[in-house]
Amino acid sequence: MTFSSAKNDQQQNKLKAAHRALEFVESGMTIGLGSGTTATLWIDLLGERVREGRLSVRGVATSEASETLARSYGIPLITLEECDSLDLAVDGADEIAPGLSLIKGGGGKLLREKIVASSAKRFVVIADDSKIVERLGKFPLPVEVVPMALPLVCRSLRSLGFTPSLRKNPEGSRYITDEGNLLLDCSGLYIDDPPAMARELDSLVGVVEHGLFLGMAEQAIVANAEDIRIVRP
Ligand code: ABF
Repeated sequence: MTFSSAKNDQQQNKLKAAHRALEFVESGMTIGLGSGTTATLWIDLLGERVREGRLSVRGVATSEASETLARSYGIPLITLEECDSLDLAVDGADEIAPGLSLIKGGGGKLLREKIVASSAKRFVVIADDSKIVERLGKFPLPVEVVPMALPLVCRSLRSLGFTPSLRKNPEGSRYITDEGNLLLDCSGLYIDDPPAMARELDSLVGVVEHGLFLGMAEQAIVANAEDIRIVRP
């Protein structure tokens, strides 16, 4: 199989998973719109139905790209201050481990993604099956850090066993998150006990948020060429 046909298959699998998530949507819902390539396919599918008048929903976006895409279909966008809670949030993931422990934030939007997922009555993950792992950590864990605390947090992450690497833009400048913070991509450590690691990271002064999403997703819709599988905690 060539690289481009493998990419194509992966895209098809993402699309299958995104399509299945439509069954959770009803008119009148307020929906959290994730970020990334899989979430983009999901917004496309949702948006087409809104544009054709088959669905009427409102959205809360997790990134500028998702916001622009949703607007292009005419999905009305609101803020979390304008609604009590979301009926549903749908988003991709970077790794999915047993118990539905997730690493997210490879796209750099983890803080807003976590806020939106936490605000939803149901949080559903959509992914192709390359995201399934036995344990988290091959994908570097993104950690969002207040700029002033960068040296302090780097030291703490190293003492936990990680190798933190400051995320950069393609031209070499520092990647700045939507909230004006820095991102450390933390590699070199498999996370055998995600809740314990989350507690460690939560306790670090200067860490704004991290990409461990635990106990949040109700299910993951995971597709490969043969079938679609529902993974539950
Ligand atoms: C978002 O998109 C992120 O949390 C995650 O980093 C990424 C997954 O990307 P993709 O769908 O492009 O594989 O959900």
